[in-house]
Amino acid sequence: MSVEVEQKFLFDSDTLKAIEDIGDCVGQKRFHDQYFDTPDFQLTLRDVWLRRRKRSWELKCPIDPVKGSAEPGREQSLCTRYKEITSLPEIYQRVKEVIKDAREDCDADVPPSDEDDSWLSKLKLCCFAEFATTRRSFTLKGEDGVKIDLDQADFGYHVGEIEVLVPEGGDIQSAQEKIRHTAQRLGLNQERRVEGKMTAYLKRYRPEQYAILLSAHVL
Ligand code: V4E
Repeated sequence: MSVEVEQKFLFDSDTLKAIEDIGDCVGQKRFHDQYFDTPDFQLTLRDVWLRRRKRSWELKCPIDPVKGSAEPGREQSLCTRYKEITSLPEIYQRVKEVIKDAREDCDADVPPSDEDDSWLSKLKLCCFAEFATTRRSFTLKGEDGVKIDLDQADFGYHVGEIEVLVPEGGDIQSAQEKIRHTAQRLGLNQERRVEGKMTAYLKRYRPEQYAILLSAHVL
């Protein structure tokens, strides 16, 4: 397990030039994501995001207190921090802990395998978002461990991310410092948090879920 610390940003040709000046492009790839939740949003209302990308599963969970309990109007940090879990048995365990009533039904279960999707229907998990992304990635000269991704989603939204992966027990504060420093080097506007692909997707294609998550202060 590791913690992903990241800050999103909007980019234009000037930003791209600034990134090319201080970084090296390390590749371009395209991937297809599917996100899953129960019909009553039991995962996303707790800011827990279950994703399948290229047959691999990932669960992103908040490291901070539950988002839904945050007071309205509380100032949001520019950086997000999420635990990333990629082992399917561990994901299954976590998801069962989050979903009410799942434990009695599934406690004695063997963990699912990559080839078997039956756990999804057992936990009433359905795909609520599906999109493809083309991503260009950059590393930075003189800034170890910092990655920049420029994402173009197929539904017409593009967004950049400055990202540092912190191993379990590592220094999250210094990751945030590196991100802030990189954002300054790129001359980014750091006044407010920028929407990610999912927020843009929900707003456009899942307005009911978007409104519920917004009023629960998850988004
Ligand atoms: C954590 C999260 C979501 C899951 C998608 O996470 P994200 O890092 O935006 O996607 P992506 O494709 O860049 O994943 P990677 O390739 O880095 O693994 S969807 C919403 N959230 C919460 C969230 C939020 N509330 N606000 C912002 C600015 N970001 C994420």
